[in-house]
Amino acid sequence: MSLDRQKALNVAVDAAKAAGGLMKANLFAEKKTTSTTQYDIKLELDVECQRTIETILTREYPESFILGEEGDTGDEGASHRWVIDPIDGTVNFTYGIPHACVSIALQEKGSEAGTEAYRDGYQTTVAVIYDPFCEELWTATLGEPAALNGIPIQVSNRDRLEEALVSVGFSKNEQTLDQMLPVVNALAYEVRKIRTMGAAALAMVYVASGRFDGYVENNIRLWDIAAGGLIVESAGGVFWRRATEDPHTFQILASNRALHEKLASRCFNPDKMWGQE
Ligand code: LIP
Repeated sequence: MSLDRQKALNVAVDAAKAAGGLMKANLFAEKKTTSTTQYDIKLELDVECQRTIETILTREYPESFILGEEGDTGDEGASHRWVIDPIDGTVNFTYGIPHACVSIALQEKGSEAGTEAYRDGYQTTVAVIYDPFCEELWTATLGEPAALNGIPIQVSNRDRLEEALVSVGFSKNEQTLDQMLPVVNALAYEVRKIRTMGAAALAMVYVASGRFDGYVENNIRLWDIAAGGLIVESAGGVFWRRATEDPHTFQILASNRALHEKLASRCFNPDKMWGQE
């Protein structure tokens, strides 16, 4: 039996706002870390936010499988799953930078026209991204226009690289830095500006809203991009992704339609993974 996607969207919005409220209340609080590496930080608040989201989602959907940055729960064989990044932009948040968000996606088994299923056959059918600091709520349901605070959004129609604002993400290890820095060098001389903001989900919805013209990253995890990918597609953009060998990990290019091919040709060889000669 297919889910009532409007109801699922409403429940996901409630969950995102609950987690967003915790983020807003704790931006300047002392941060308690659960792990710290050279290029990444994880917080106790990440876990608390995911538990808050899970409680709201499983109250309505007890049969759900939850695949989250802070762990998985439920039956992995379920016909649908919630894909959650409770705080996307955790390093920004840790440093008191109010550029972070909550990302929640509903994914259903099977494929419907218009979206490419992920490697394991799921596709995103409902998406919510909430920035509690700017009070900006992006939403999308498969087959419906994407919206920002309830108002329909569209990707930009800029078609000249020299006018383009392109965001690049650096993931959490030296291999990805080695792969992404040449991309930055290739683009920096041709576009108007490069932006590295530290929150993939926000970069994706900035593309959907016409603020950015493209967003590229390698070795990015499913919970960072699942909701943003549907929102970009539902705003008329292109969300290209390719699974890597690591579970739930992708290389992606999200962009408007006019610049997609130009950006793709400069970011990677579509026939090869980054870093392969
Ligand atoms: C972050 C992503 C960012 C990526 C970082 C990190 P987190 O997610 O949004 O684009 O470059 O390495 O993965 O860890 O803050 O949820």
